[in-house]
Amino acid sequence: MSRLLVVSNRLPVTVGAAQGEAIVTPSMGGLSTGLRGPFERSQGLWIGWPGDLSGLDDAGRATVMKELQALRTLPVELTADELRSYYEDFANGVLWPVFHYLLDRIPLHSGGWEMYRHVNAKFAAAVAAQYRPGDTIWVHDYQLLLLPGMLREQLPGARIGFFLHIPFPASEVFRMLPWREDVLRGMLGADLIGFHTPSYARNFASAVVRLLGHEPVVDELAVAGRKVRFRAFPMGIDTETFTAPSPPHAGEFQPRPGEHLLLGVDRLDYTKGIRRRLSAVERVLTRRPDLRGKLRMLQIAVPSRESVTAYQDYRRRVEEIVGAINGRCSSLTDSPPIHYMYRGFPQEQLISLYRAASVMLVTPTRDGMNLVAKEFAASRTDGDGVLVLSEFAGAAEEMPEALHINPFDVDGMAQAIEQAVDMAEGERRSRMAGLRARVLRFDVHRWAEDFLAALADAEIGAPLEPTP
Ligand code: GDG
Repeated sequence: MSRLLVVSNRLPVTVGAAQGEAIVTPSMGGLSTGLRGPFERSQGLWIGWPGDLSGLDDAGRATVMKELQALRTLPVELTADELRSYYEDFANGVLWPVFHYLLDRIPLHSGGWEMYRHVNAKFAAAVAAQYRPGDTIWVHDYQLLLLPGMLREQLPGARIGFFLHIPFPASEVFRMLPWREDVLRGMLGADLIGFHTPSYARNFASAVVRLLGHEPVVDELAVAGRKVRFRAFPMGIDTETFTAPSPPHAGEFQPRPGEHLLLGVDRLDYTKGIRRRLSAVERVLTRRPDLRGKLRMLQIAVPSRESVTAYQDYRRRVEEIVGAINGRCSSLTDSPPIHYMYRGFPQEQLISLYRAASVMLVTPTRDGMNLVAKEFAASRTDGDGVLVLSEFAGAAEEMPEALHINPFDVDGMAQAIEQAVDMAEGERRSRMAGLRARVLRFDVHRWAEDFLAALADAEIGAPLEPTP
């Protein structure tokens, strides 16, 4: 079996300290869970940034390196300068807003491109040094868009896959990016390019035709005599984790009797649509006095990218709106309607919240997929609960039984929340059954297997068939 080399910006580990000793803990995100099978079977290697190791003394560093090696991970260390410029300024400061259609978030002088190239080259060198003929390389996400192209130059015969976890925008938006051709050429170094949805794949094809003049034939492109395939591989979740019964302790969360609990779970990110969502909840409270005191919104906002100015601003604006709504809608008898928490929770607690909620609100203005929507459905082993889902989340294409909303339409969102709260049990259950059937069937293991099977099929270096 060919060895799998996974490459992502961040290694799936957390380096910390316990009793003065440096320790490395594997962090089980969706991606590492999905890849665990093929990774273990092929005795693979994961290449990426391990986090900041600068605080470690020599002994701590030696321990960390040994533990990383035992986990079959290879660290690509980044200096503070590299990290700021490549990751914060360019990947999160420029690529993230452009790919999410938020053009007003792009800084006036967008810096970091040179460093982005430099860090991608650093990753390429690290991968090339590990590569053995026959290996399969799988590169992940927008931080490493140039890496497939750089690897193709150094390893012309390698089997290279690339998966984009965020949307690929309409070509009219993508072409605003000053480095658009370089980015496309970088991606086209792969043999197989995966997206969450068919519409992202179409957007990509149209950008390639328009900017580079390569005409796709169905889902294939001919690039410098090579065949590059691109298509949708919608990512799923680890359903086993989310369907397992909650352990009896687990700080089980219980709604108050007769209460409708609305739930939001997001990284605090300006793409997640948290402010308009809260405004919609306020509108419901204003329009429906009968729900006052019976409707509570629990919003978990997980701290994210706190050193990026746009995220600091967004946090301030979210917190202002929480305060303003609670100020306007609280009374002496009822507790404030918005219960806002700026922190992360252990996964088992998250699952017990998914299970306690009457309505889950997933309202991003753009989202590659949104796994929270799928986790909510999988967790509802009781078959109940309503999902209100933005039509701009990739997940919407696979979840037609959710109540779809336009996250820019606050009134429409408020109406959907009312519809969800008033929905009869029979309708709730039949919608949830449809959602669960698909989420449970297309899980993250299947996603990884499908992508790797298509990559194994790729004919490396084969020319494209002529159009009939
Ligand atoms: C990117 C794309 C795409 C959240 N709060 C807690 C917690 N979480 C976990 C959720 C979920 C994950 O974080 C969030 O995943 P999403 O898919 O919703 O969003 P992004 O972080 O923006 O992910 C996205 C994804 O990549 C995969 O390709 O779907 O579109 O933007 O798994 O459960 N986990 C714990 N505590 C929390 O408080 N333990």
